[in-house]
Amino acid sequence: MSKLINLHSSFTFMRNHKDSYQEQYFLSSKLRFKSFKASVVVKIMPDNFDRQSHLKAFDETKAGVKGLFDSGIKKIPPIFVHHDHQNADHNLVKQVNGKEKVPAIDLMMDATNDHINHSDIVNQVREACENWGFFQVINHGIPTSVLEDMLHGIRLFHEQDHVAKSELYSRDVARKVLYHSNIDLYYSKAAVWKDTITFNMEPSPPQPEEIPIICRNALIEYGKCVMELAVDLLRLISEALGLNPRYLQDLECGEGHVMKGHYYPPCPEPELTFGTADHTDNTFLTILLQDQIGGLQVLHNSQWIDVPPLPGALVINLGDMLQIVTNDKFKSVHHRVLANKIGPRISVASFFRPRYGGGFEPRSYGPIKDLLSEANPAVYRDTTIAEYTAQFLKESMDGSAALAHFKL
Ligand SMILES: O=C(O)CCC(=O)C(=O)O
Repeated sequence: MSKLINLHSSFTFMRNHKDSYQEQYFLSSKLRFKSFKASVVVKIMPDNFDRQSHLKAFDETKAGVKGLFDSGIKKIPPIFVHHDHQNADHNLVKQVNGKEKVPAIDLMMDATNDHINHSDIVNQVREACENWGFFQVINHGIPTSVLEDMLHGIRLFHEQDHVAKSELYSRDVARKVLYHSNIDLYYSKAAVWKDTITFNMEPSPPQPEEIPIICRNALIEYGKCVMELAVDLLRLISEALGLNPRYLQDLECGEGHVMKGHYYPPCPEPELTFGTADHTDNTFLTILLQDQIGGLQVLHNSQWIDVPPLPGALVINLGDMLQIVTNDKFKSVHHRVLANKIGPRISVASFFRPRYGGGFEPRSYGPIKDLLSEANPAVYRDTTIAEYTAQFLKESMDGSAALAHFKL
């Protein structure tokens, strides 16, 4: 704790600092203006609140939100306050026990990794993808011990000594392994109560020695299993679209894999901030492993609905690129995570996308021709994951806004 107090006292409230993160993410002047606007509409902050300096000071601790929590703060710093939070969407009705439940699909994987009742499962996947864009899967073939070890490994990473973690502190997404708090710290409207370690797994995974030893074995094992599950899900989704099972695999939709290990410390004022802000995923498919704390919500028919933790289950959600190739048949859906007085909450999100960066020639994606007809003409133009991601970041990770940009 004394180390953290020293870190806090060494905050340097520099003015006119160079905002290298915005350069890194190729953000437009429009975004910079957005964050400027966000800082000037803040009413509970003093008129002279210098948001950029506070962000920088927080960032320079390299201790993340966990560092703030460990320092014993009773109020969250202003940079974390979401001014639209209190009276707006936090209080939207959520139905946990009502009729509206995120579907849970039993994949009924048998010992030979085949699905029992295959056609029934395909039908359930179709329904979930059309109506929810979100579902949970059980009996998916990944042993519970592998899931538990993965969550435990991520927890150990975030709870280890500050010095060991801070060596990896970076927002350089070209690195194989990087740790930070708030990837979009310098351009989001408000920061969120979460730290993250990111692993760029496929197509060129880190060497084992590049993975922190504290979670190395767990990560390698889970990474292998989750990649196999992604292939299986892409097959089921292809079939749910009426295509041959290899269709999405052959489109190379899932050859890139980025894994993010999130750590949500307990939050002293959860009603003022979020764990993860409302967003969609800009990729094809996400497989999420969450612990039993809860807080993940999905926006369904204009209501935020809980995605309750189910023992042994994985949460699946579709990304914006899948919405593009299915010509809006399957939906990428807004989701978020509430901050919580209880914690920490751990989750591991595996994002599947085409190969991206690292010298790979980006492939173009548009609505799949076999799904189009006179009655169902293409509504999107072709794009690449690189072009789509640039637009997505400009729109503050709001897929609805980013997708609109690619509409014909
Ligand atoms: O932690 C979670 O449950 C969700 C994380 C998430 O939405 C993300 O990483 O994009």
